Amino acid sequence: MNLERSRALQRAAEALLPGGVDSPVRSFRAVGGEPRWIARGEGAWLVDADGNRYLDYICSWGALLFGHAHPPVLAALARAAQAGTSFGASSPLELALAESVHRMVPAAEMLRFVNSGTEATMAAIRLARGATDRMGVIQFAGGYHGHADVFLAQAGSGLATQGLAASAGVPPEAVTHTHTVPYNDAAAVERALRAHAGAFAAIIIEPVAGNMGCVPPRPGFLAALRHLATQHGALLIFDEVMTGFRVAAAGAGAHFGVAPDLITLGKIVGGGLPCAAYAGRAEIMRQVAPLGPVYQAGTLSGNPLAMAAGLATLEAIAAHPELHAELERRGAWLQSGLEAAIAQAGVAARVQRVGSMLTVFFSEKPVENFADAGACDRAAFARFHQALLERGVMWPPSQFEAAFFGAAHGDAEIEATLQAAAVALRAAAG
Ligand code: KE4
Repeated sequence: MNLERSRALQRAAEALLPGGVDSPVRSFRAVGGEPRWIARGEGAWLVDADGNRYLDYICSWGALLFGHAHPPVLAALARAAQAGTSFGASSPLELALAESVHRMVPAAEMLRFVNSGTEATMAAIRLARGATDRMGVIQFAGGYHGHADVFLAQAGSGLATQGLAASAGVPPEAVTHTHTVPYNDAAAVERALRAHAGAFAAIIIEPVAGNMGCVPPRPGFLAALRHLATQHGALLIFDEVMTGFRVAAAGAGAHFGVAPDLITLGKIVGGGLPCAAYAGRAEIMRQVAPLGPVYQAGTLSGNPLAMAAGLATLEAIAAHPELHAELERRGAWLQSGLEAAIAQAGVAARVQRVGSMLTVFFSEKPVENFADAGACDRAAFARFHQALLERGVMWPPSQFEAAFFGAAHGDAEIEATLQAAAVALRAAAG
């Protein structure tokens, strides 16, 4: 596979961008591979700077539900761009997308657009703290809510201790109130709530974890969090930046029948443009400036290009009511094909999936939390990733990431993926 252009671009970029990337995971350091520089996307396919084609299972980290360069999205962008790119004032497309989100997502009684998932979750925590006049936050090990200081905490040595900074540059006081507990462990949440009664503003969770690999909630786990949050006066925040519009048109909360107090959305809501939102019960959202005392602002929030791309995407979902059922069928086919190839290769691996997000974990046992994910055979995953790449399949370059597919992954694409995976799983077996 000729990688000359990618190599040259990577080398030149390393002189200007830390690691040659604008986001760490793109460096391929987790798998020891050579990052590909992408020239364009076409439906389910990526084409790199050397002309090599890959079936894409990153899908802009879940942002693309209809594939790359989806014609209705491009047409909407072209129309919007003709009128200008940003006005620094409200424009009709913001209201149109807000109405779409409000219609599709039950938890979104009111909402505010921002430009990234990090902004959305950071604002949601500030809002929860302002609305409850409490500072404590419970998050889950292996969850990722963006890079705001408050989340860059790791569990202290024992439950009742305070969070410890998980990144250089995060002041200890920024994570003092952040408590990190194991995913799928409602008892640990209850112990933290009791150990610091009245201290917690929020419990924030990915209702389907995607940032340690795909880890579904155990039956009853989300409902238990709902009960505990209500009982202890904390707000339940579903971080649906990844799962929103993917796990179901109405989001994972609706899919599992659990209603959060606040929800964050991103990725799909912007159709591949920088756009995210925080939303929730109206009486909480009315605490946000200029109505209330919780400040948050953004130059490009609600910009017409992101609104146009998001609106075209949500309109496409609304126009295909059978979409998620079809994605479930394709996901089941992909999963059973991968499981057959795992058995054939005799490799210790398993597939965990919710709808069109999935992970091949190199683990004998089910992965139910971050400790389980951390015990996976990452060297085997790296061999799997490299072998797929060589066969034209771009899988997320980390064992701790979810893979995504969408409406552009048809029968031919799934077939081709399974053929490449059969070889890659044998390579993973070593
Ligand atoms: P951004 O700030 O990257 O737009 O969103 C942060 C975020 C918040 N919440 C959840 C559940 C997320 O998955 C993310 C971002 N997801 C990662 C993929 N694991 C982004 C990829 C990257 O960091 O390059």
